[in-house]
Amino acid sequence: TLNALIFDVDGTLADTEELHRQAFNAAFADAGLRWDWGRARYRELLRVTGGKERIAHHIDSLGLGDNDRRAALARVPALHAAKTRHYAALVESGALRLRPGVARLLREAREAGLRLAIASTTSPSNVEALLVSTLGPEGPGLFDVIACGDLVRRKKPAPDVFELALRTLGLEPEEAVAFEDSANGLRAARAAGLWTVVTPTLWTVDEELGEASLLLPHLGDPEQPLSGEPGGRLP
Ligand code: XBP
Ligand code: MG
Repeated sequence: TLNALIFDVDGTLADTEELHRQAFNAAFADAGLRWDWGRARYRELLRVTGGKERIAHHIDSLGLGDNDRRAALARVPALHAAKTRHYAALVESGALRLRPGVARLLREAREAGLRLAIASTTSPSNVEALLVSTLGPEGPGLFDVIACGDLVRRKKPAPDVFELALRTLGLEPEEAVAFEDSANGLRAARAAGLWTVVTPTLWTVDEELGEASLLLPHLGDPEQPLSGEPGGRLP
């Protein structure tokens, strides 16, 4: 029987990727780098999960010589720390809302006695900032388990973070449903054996999502438009 709902954060609870993109670019500018990820480039880069991994992938794509490449890769941890500070500031400024239907689903699931969990690639501090900013100070406490990227060896599309959430809940995959927005997240949830509801955003709607157990434009009332970055445009 159904016991718990496990939610991805980025793209699923809220459409965060535009703020992540701005935070990466701000960190690059602070460091005096002339890297500037436009929306089209960022959509490609989203195929690489994890911010540190995404920056490293970008460096690998620059065609640098060995020494320059190694020197650039050595800067990834500091660049990513700066990105995380920018992202927290952007989230705390209140720029994000939960996607349609999310708040109601969380509330009604709790009322029905279901447990709630998070399975995210991003850091615990980012998840916490988002939950507090969108749900208020009680937000993080609604979730019994917050499983995050750096707690596991392999990030999505590997199943590790969903397996960690299930293990911590003490549940079998048949007892939970996963909510995701992307192909990487869907692959991770399926590999963990979970039934998966996928609600893409404009960042992920062109991805390979056909294996979803249920594919919906969003979790809200049917007349709501598809969620996208602020302004609703993509290149
Ligand atoms: C979301 C991501 C994250 C964020 C960046 O993946 O890919 O990497 O874009 O977060 P998912 P960090 O929604 O599948 O969990 O920079 O904190 O890694
Ligand atoms: Mg996601």
